[in-house]
Amino acid sequence: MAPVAVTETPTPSLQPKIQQAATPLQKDDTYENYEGSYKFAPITEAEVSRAMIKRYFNTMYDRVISDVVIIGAGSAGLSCAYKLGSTRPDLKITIIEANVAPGGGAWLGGQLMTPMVIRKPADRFLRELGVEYEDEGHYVVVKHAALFTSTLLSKTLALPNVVLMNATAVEDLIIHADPKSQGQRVGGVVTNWTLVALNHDTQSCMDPNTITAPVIISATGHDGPMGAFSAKRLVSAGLLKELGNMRGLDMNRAEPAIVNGTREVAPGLIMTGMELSEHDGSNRMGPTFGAMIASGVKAAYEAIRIWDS
Ligand code: AHZ
Repeated sequence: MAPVAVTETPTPSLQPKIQQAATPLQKDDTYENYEGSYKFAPITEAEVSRAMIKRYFNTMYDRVISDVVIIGAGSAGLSCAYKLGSTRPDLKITIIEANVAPGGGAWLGGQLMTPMVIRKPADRFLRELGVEYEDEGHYVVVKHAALFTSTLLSKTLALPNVVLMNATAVEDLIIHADPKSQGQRVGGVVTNWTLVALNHDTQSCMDPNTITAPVIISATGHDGPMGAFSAKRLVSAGLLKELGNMRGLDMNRAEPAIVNGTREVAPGLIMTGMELSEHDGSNRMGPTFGAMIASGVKAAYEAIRIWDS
């Protein structure tokens, strides 16, 4: 499909401005500088507030029209964002994450232990990121899941075309009539700050906001307080007959099923990661993360395919 033309020009202040420190840190950074007379450059409280507000709301204003929205910044959503953002610097990619801390379940391995297991051949993504691992033959182990997630997060956020809005929940999907297919097409997301989204039962009429994009990628994980969001919404909106519901743990069946099942599940909506297990009724894999990486990467290629068609 031909993507909707994005006519808005980016707000000039969104262009990244990286200024060198007036004095190179190396030259000045000696122990004496920290000995009782440490001095900061002056600042006013108003400057701090305006520094944040201007950038946050300029970004929000700009990203109301995005090229791709990724819902969920877990291992699948972030792998997708990195691959898509680095392959296609021309696309405006907006990640919406409900939690304050992005990363989903990828800060730990299994049972709150820190090493992260990744089955081959997904280890090639670690080399692309520059994350070290121990090679165990059929699989590799990263010493701490947080090393993987923090590296992926920092490399993704460093891409100038990628924006992350965390503490922001997708509350609904924008679903338009699609004259081309005579059916319906997902064309954006409905957002609210998560603390607002969690309080609809206690306060009245806290209406949301919207972000439109020709391609939405849902990576909200398996069912939970927020998880499987789009899969569940597709059912209630009549775009999916019923949820498949995640099946029991079987690593060898689960990982290929998630990667091979990564696809455009409804017009305009690609699904990746463990959310697919709820959509399709596939097994869970427990604490092996190769499928999350490979599914995210495949979702990026799917997005490019749709965008270019
Ligand atoms: O906060 C959620 C998490 O960070 C976010 N999210 C969910 N609903 C959202 C919404 N709006 C915005 N409505 C939302 N954000 O999505 C992220 C999902 O990350 P995850 O780590 O839960 O999912 P994943 O598919 O990236 O990784 C799954 C990892 C698992 S679970 C599992 C098992 O249970 O067997 N095995 C693996 C490897």
